Amino acid sequence: MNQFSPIGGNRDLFLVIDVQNDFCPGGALAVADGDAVVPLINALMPRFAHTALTQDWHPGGHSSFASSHAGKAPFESIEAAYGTQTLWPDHCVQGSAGAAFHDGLDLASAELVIRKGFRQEIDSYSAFFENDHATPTGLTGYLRERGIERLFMAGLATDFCVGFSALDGRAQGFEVVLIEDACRAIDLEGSLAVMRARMVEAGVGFAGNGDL
Ligand code: VGL
Ligand code: ZN
Repeated sequence: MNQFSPIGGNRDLFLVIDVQNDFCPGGALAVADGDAVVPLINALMPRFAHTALTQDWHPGGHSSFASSHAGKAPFESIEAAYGTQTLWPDHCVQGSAGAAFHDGLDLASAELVIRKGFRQEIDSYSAFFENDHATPTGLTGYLRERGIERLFMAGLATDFCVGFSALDGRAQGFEVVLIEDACRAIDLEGSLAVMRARMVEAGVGFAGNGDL
């Protein structure tokens, strides 16, 4: 049963999050089965009038990298000025092969690529706000100016960049539908269950690729 009104009108936008080599098998921060989302996303794109992509895009030596903090290992955390920050392996360094979109992803119809995480001292999971939850990426203004009201989201990783984008999308007043089978998670110490509960609480809708 489809609970969503027909997709692909002018008020809908498909937001594809961080489908980059470093989040796919063989990458620096590989998400299990991450590349499995590529054919699903490619098949969905033609059904939308509007698609945008995000790209995690860090300078070398970024503050979210464990290698930038003496004695710290990936997946440990630090207290940053803006709160607790998980530390990651070096990944998605600007201009590197790991930061490139997965080769199989069909980029042709994408109308916007929003890069994030490019400030040295602050990480950015969400497509809308950096991890201080205050510094905007500009996406809200872009979407509002174009009359977009509903966002369908897919990509990597469900419990970090996709999840925070979905929460912020709701907080910014958009209807948000997560296409769950076109996402994969990192699942760090139960982070997927925590994020899913937060999304439910925030009123994010959940769809399977086949429901749309
Ligand atoms: C992401 C951790 C660090 C993501 C990006 O795309 O979910 N996760 N940078
Ligand atoms: Zn990152």
